[in-house]
This record gives sequence, structure tokens and C-alpha cells, in this order.
Amino acid sequence: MKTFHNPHHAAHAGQQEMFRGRMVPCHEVPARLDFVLAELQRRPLGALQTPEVDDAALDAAIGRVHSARYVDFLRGAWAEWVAMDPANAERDALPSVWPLSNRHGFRNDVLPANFAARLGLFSFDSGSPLTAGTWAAARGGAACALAAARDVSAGARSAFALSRPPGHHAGPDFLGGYCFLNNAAIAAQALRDAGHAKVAVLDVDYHHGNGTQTIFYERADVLTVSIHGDPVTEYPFFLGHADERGAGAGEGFNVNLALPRGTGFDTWRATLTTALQAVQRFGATALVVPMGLDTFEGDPISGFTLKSADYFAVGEALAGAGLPTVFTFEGGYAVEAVGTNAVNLLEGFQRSA
Ligand code: Q9C
Ligand code: ZN
Repeated sequence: MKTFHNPHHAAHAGQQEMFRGRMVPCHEVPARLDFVLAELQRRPLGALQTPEVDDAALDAAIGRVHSARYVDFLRGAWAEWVAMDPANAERDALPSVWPLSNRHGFRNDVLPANFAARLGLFSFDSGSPLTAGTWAAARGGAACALAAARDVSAGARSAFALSRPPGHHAGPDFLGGYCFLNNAAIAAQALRDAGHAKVAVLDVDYHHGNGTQTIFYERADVLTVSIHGDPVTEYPFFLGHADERGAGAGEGFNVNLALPRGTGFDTWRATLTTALQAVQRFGATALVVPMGLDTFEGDPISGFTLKSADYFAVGEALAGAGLPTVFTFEGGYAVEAVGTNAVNLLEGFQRSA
């Protein structure tokens, strides 16, 4: 399989995130991608290349899953942050005021002129710093997702979008969970637009793929399935429960498989079988796998106990679906192991595909 890697990824390098009342160093760091790239050089799976997509096509693909007002906000955010105070050039932008939801009587239909307020309007947490290079990096990641989807729709069995920042927590008009543009959703929509009638997204990151779920929640042409830590105890807390099954035309086309913190590989693998059965029943013609490696036993912010060798079996099981498959790179914060774990999964897939 080809890997499309994002040459702009390191432009996004947050300094700190808010955690339990203090600022701590970011978990989502540029070295994550460098470790995967290094492992792919040691154990090649196919060509390693940067994406070649033209600006207009990329903007169109992003606009298929994100709102115009959100994309405009993201594109201009850093300049506005620095315009608030020139000293901000040295600091990451983080929100500190949120409208919550209409349930609380707050409005989200009036765009505040104040940038700090707008940052809160478009964010759902204080752990996702926006930096000088965030837009360039996120856009470069979206280009990887689009290039991978095109490669697969042109007949490749699989392709890997190796990009950061990750994407699966980003929704139609919000960022959060270290994510800004939803690469998996961009790939899924690009596969639909290239003629795949039914696309399934099978999210194996430790955290529920809330952004992807929300983007496709009312649609019957994209099935979203996620295996994740139970949101009763795990981030993102406010979405990812089993009773979220889709709405309207999308009723029955969202599947959440939540597992308790501490779950090991036997149970996780059985749950993957359940997820793959849902993909099969749906009749998908293409598959997108938001590939988080934060299910690893050594992950510093997660609670499953998969071992490095288990990822070969994960890849093999995914190959068993027999579908053209796009992988996107999501979480995984045991930085030194993330390259091994990612390439184990992809090698397992490629070996049995
Ligand atoms: N600062 C992904 O794995 N942790 N995102 C909350 C608050 C957020 C994980 C801590 C975890 C997000 C792509
Ligand atoms: Zn995650």
C-alpha cells in the first residue's frame, strides 16, 4: 500500500494542554508521525509519498464535511489570535469560554467579533491548542486523506494517510480532542463522491470518534462504527453510547461498541468481529479505518491493554472484510511504540489482503 505523508505536519506543535487545573505538555507531538515514518522506512509497505492534490479540489473535499464558517474561522484563526495581542505570537491559542449548547439558553447563530469567544464557539475542549502552523498542517493532512481515497477509488486495495494532527474528534463545525479537520470523514466522503455507493467507517482509536459520528449521523450511505472506551468514564464523555444509533434516514447506521477501561485483547478482538459483521451486513463497498494506536497497553492517557504483537491480528481481521480500505492516522501517545504498532497493523493487513 502507498503511504501519503503530510510534509507540513510539524508546523502544528502545541506547547501545552489544560489537564486537571494546570497546563501540561501536549501528548499529540510531531515525533509521533516521525516514529511511524521511520518504521515504514525500516519495514516498507509500498511507496512513501507526499500528496499531490490541487488547492481547489482540496478545498472542495474539506467543504463536503465541514461548514464554510468553521473552515473560514480555522484558516484565519492564527492571524486573529495575534491581532488580539502581539504577545500572543509566542502562545498557543486555547479557548476559555464556551456557549455549551442551546439547551443552556446560549446562542450559537451569532458569530462573536471577539476572537476568544469565537474560539470557544468552535471548540469543545481546552486540550487542543491552535498554533501558527495548525491550519497548514491540518490542510496538509486533509490532502493526505484525499490522495489516499483517490488511490483506493482508482483501484488500490489500500492506502495510508499518515498525517497529524489527527481528525476523528473534529465535527462539521468544531475542533477538539487534538483534531481540526476530520481526515477519515474527508476520505469517506471522497470515496462516496468517486462512486462508492456505501462506505463504512470503522474507528479503532481508544476514544469514540464523535466528530465522524456527528458528520454522518443522519445518513444511510455512510455507516459509522466505533470501538472505544466507555464514555461514562472516558473522553469524549458526551457521545459514544450504545443507544446512539443514527437519526432520520441514518437511523440504524451508527454503531457504538463501548468497552470498559482495562479491556484486553481477547474481548477487544471479539468486539472487532462484531464491528466487522455490521460492516458486512451494511454491504459496504469501501472501508475507512481511523487508526488510533492508543489502545496499546503503554498508552499514557488510555485504558486498554493491547500489546504490540496484537496489532498484526487487528490488521489481518480488517483485511478479512475484503474491502478497498483507507487508513488514517489518529491517536497513540506511547510515542516510542507508535511506529511499531502502526506498521504492525498495516503489515498484518497487507500480508492477508
Ligand atoms: N486536556 C485522539 O486520540 N484528553 N484524541 C483530554 C484534556 C483528550 C485524544 C485531556 C484526548 C483526545 C485523537
Ligand atoms: Zn484516541
